[in-house]
Amino acid sequence: MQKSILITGGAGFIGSHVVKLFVANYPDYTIVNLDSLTYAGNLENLKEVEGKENYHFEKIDLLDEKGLEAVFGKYQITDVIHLAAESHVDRSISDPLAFVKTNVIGTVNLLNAAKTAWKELDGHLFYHVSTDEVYGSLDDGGFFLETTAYDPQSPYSASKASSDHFVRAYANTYGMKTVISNCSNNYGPNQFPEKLIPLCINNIKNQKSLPVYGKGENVRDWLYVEDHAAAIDVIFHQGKSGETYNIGGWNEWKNIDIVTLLCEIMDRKLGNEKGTSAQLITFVKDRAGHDLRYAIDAGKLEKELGWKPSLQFEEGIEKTVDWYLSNEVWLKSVTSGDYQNYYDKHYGE
Ligand code: NAD
Ligand code: TDX
Repeated sequence: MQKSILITGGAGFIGSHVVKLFVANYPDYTIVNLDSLTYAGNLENLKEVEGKENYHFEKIDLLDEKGLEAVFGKYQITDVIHLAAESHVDRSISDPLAFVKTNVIGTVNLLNAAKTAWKELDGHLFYHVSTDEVYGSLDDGGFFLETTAYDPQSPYSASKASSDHFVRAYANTYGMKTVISNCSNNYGPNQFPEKLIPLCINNIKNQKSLPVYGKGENVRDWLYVEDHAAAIDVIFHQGKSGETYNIGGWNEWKNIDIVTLLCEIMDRKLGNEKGTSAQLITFVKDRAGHDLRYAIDAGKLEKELGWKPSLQFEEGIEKTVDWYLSNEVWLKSVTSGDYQNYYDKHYGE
């Protein structure tokens, strides 16, 4: 069967890299990007695939059941790669319901649309892109394995855990072919500047303070976004139905060390005296319920499917800073309007 893949959230950060990779590498597939274009969705991220014969865009909300049904029919969708979500932990703390609506109800709507459209469930795949945050916080060492019990701590991770459970329930109850991957923190081009790395780059550029939550001791495992997209490609094509795969970079950093590194890189690139940007670092009130440490064991994916991260962090972070410095128009357009309102409210400026 000719593949016609529905990629949701393709106008967002990770989704745009997945769409670009699939459109370029699989000219025989039909790629349909479904996105409602929230504040985090931006068609500017997809300029290089616009007009390509195998690429289509549909502005539809996951809460629009009729719209979903119509897209499955219009493109004879054979497979789904589901990335659309509300993705920012801080926003989930101030507005949990928005996360229940999109991440939980939206995912169930999509599962229902697929189940209705796929008369025979064999030969179709529903791939859910999820996060390491579903496993909770590693306060006493160790790594998250695929077998680690779910223990979500924030409204965001609770909503993602719930959507993972629904995907597994559809596999168990209806026999839908599904796969889930849980990835660590991504960084790279096109990330919305509410997230730590692009927020710091943007603030250093504008000489604004760098808000570090608590003491900056929290640890995250960072992966370059194109490596995540490459892992999704491998799992989509070679992953075993019913399985879960953890994706990570074996690359743990304390927040304060990342912020300090960004200050050093930016000073060098902007021609500042050493130590100039570090003066902007400001320790602020901690995030409520802030998970201390995430760290992924990606051994299963590496051993079974042969994927490995390709980029060293030092190289990836340089590339990322360069991208933000040379995409000023993008940065300006996404940081005006709604973003400014969010920023002022959250950081109290
Ligand atoms: P993002 O916020 O940059 O993009 C999300 C996209 O989904 C946007 O284009 C938005 O318009 C779209 N969307 C939101 N609500 C929608 C709705 N109701 N209907 C249709 N479209 C909607 O997110 P991201 O960082 O690219 O994350 C993508 C996926 O990967 C998410 O499922 C997230 O949980 C997961 N993930 C992210 C990370 C990370 O570090 N960013 C790590 C692991 C997993
Ligand atoms: O201003 C800030 N100051 C700060 O200290 C911000 C925005 C963040 N932080 C801290 C909180 C976290 O410990 O930096 C760390 C990274 O924060 P985020 O960039 O908000 O990411 P995180 O909360 O770790 O979640 C991300 O990774 C997993 C994504 O947003 C999720 O979508 C993904 O599932």
